[in-house]
Amino acid sequence: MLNRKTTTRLFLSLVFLTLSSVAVGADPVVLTGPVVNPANGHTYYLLSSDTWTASQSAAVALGGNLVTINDSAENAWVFTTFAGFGGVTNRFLWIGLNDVAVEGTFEWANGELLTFTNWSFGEPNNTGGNENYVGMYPIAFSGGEWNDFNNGTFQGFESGGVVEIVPTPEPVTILLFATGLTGFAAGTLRRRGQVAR
Ligand SMILES: [Ca+2]
Ligand SMILES: [Ca+2]
Ligand SMILES: [Ca+2]
Repeated sequence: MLNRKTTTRLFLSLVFLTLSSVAVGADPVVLTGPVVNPANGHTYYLLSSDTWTASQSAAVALGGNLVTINDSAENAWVFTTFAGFGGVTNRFLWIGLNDVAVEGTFEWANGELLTFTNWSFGEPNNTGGNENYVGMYPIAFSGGEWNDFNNGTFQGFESGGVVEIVPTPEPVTILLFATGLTGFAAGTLRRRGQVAR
């Protein structure tokens, strides 16, 4: 049986382990969201500063990915909605674009095709041979243009991931759609006189 001293020591060890794991393995947290973009109905979150890979893991845990920027309107909306959140002007925004799989071939984390880019002048340049993760420049640097960075954070700056959740059709929607199609087909056949009433 454990005496009181041993029990206290065990308890303190547990507390220490818990605190140290929080300090070492802290995940990014949601700073704001869910926010719905009225232009596409998609849901977004802004995460606290972290690396691209930690931000992407948090995005997946929220049911999405780091944002796919499909056009200039979405780029502008993401920048104006999240770059200055909390009154800061020094926040880089991680987006889903990366060339981790094949150097120089940029892909979106959610698998959508690359149809729009907003590279800053001279980017992407793969500085140091290890820049595989794309972020938007903060308000302090005019803002919204893209640069490839390494998988770090930025000293003296924030590096917040933007999460996008693209809604998938609900099963009930598919069922209604299928029912509608069946009804439409039956109506067509009836009009053609191919089905006895
Ligand atoms: Ca998008
Ligand atoms: Ca690269
Ligand atoms: Ca670069």
